[in-house]
Amino acid sequence: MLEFYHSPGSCSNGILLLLHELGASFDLHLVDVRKGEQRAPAYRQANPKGKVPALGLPGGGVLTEFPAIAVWLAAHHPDAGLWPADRMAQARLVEALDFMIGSVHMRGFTFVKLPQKFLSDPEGQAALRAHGRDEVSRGLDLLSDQMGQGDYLLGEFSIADTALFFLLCWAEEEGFAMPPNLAACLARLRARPACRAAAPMLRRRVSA
Ligand SMILES: N[C@@H](CCC(=O)N[C@@H](CS)C(=O)NCC(=O)O)C(=O)O
Repeated sequence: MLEFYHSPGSCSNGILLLLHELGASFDLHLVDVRKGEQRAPAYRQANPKGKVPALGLPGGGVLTEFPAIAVWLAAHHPDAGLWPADRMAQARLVEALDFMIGSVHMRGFTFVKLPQKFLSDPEGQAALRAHGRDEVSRGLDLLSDQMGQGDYLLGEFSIADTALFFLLCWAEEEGFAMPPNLAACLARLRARPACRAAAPMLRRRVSA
């Protein structure tokens, strides 16, 4: 069985969507990153990096990093048709995933959402947040250009859209101006049966 480590509302939402798209069976382990549960020794035993998403594999070992997890899952569920045979198409998927995770998430949203992780003074935090917002806006424009008039980022639905999904949800939450084609894509993604099935575990529960 796959062991999926997930924090609702975080980037692991994209992997949750993918697991549902693939019809994969998995055990769900909730790790609330806002409460710091990713730093608990029990979780560090499963994933020493202390981050989500992480995927415990049936043969043992844990797979980390969103692009690697997405590629592995797609390649191991060939019936779902989400891992192309064509090498150029494979490279385009990795390229899109790396841009969305490495640039838009890690060098954009991370600074927008968590500037206090890097700087203690409020002015520095405001400047870092503003820098993050510029990076996200630039990223959204590039993604919008890449999508053009297609329904999904690379035309047909692909694993790239699972990363796009959580980024667009964050963009909406953080009040970014959303290019119309990306807004339409987000609505399209939310209407997919897999997204509806995943919905209860996409949102962070507010505890009393
Ligand atoms: N490069 C990692 C990024 C993962 C990441 O930063 N996850 C965040 C949630 S969106 C996290 O676990 N944050 C907790 C922490 O950094 O302590 C990936 O591709 O999976």
